[in-house]
Amino acid sequence: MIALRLSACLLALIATQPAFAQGDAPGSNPIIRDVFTADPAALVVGDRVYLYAGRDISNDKYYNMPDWLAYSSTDMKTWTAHGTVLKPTDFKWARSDAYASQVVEKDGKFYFYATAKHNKPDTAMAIGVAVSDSPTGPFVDARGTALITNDMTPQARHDWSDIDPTVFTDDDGTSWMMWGNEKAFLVKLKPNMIELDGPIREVQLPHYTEGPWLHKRGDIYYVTYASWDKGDVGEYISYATAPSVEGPWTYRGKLTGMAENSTTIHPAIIEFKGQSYFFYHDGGLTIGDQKGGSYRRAVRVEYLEYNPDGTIKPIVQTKAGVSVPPN
Ligand code: FUB
Repeated sequence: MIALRLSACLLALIATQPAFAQGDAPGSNPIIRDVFTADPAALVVGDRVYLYAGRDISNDKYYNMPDWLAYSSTDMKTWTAHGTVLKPTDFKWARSDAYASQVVEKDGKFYFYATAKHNKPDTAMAIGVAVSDSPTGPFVDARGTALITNDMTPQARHDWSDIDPTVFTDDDGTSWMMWGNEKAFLVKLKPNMIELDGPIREVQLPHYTEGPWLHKRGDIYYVTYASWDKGDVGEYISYATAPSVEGPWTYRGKLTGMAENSTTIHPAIIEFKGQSYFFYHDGGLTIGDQKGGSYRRAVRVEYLEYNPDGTIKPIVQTKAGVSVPPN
């Protein structure tokens, strides 16, 4: 009897082992571990997912982001590094600060929408677009000037109000860009993807801070974004849905809690091979003697699941990530 009980205990212990081992299995979090990465954006091209992220090289007191890195995967578990695919100084108008970006495909070309600090005399953050025939570049400045500059959004007063572009192409082929810090803005893009096609509108999104990500599933449009309420010590992700990219948006609540050890969190959502995924970053990675934090972040990924009514199930930030099957 005692022997039986012992072996039952042993079996129970063994059964818990994979939970620890999975911490380092392919697909576990964080997914990039040799450099600090932030502000993930993902793009599905055929049977491959491309992941873009800004590189954090800070001394952990302020942002220091020299370039954007690209990675790709066919199984969401093992990632191939493609190195630096763009840096702020590749834009004629920019000088530094590789903040959040998104790459989208249209008519066989890849458009890299990126935030960077504008050259003097305008030293505010601005948004530009670079173009390539390949998702891994080389990307070249598509305009020679920024697409969005600080003076174009007088409703927002600080000089980092024009950051974090997300670009979404609707079923009718019309492309839209949303962006902004503290206030969210929306504008239609011309079919050439490098010029604005109409006025910039402000979008009212409850609890909005920054980092919007637009996507559509069925008839429902989603905007997922970083939120920060008075008294919070960091951002969480929330989302809203609408019957059109132009709204009206209905707030659907929190999707995540705060990221570990980071005041920011930043979303990207894709569907790949029949499964939806949610990318984000936290500050939980340590590399050598460099501890992670708000300015030394690490990209992570979780499964994303919808309810039958199209709302999204709350996302739990896990160590196992996608190394284990979805529930
Ligand atoms: O990485 C710099 C900024 O921090 C991004 O643009 C924001 O979304 C936040 O993650």
